[in-house]
Amino acid sequence: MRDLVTNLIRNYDSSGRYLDRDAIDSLKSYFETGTARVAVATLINGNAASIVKQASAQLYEEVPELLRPGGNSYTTRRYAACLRDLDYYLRYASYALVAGDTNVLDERVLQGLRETYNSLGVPIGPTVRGIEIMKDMVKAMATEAGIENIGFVDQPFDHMN
Ligand code: CYC
Repeated sequence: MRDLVTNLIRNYDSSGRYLDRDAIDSLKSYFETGTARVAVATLINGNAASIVKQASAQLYEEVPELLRPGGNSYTTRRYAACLRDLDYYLRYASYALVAGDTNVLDERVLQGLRETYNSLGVPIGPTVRGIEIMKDMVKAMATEAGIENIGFVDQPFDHMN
């Protein structure tokens, strides 16, 4: 698991370079958004259950066949697995937001996931849509909470899509 700072230092150290203008710019923008990143993570933390619940409700409204016999969320076991997956995506997105780096998503969430989903017939399109709905909800909540310059919120969600 790497964050923006450790990742940057690692890259510069591997080629024995001092931190140049690019490095400084990237560190500056990370630190400038630091308080807002923590604020968004706090929002996610306090509202995770309702975000997952509302996002799944919207997803099933948009793709109702998922819940019907033959759909991948049919049976309570699969329905529960889908809510659990959305919760994983949201929780890891909050880590990546704080880290300013998507490495944690690659290592802990995405590795091997496509193969797992394909072998179980979990449809990728609606999963991607579910993640997008959560992104929009988090952004709306952040805006409502008066958190400014929330452009960084997109990154982890878009990375998983
Ligand atoms: C299943 N989702 C799974 C499985 C894994 C994950 C490994 C197979 C094992 C299991 O059922 O628990 C995902 N596991 C993860 C992730 C991590 C992990 C991401 C990283 C922390 O450890 N079905 C739908 C929706 C979608 C969905 C579109 C929700 C958005 O219709 C999800 N995932 C879904 C479902 C299953 C599943 C229904 C069960 C499929 C089955 O067993 O038939």
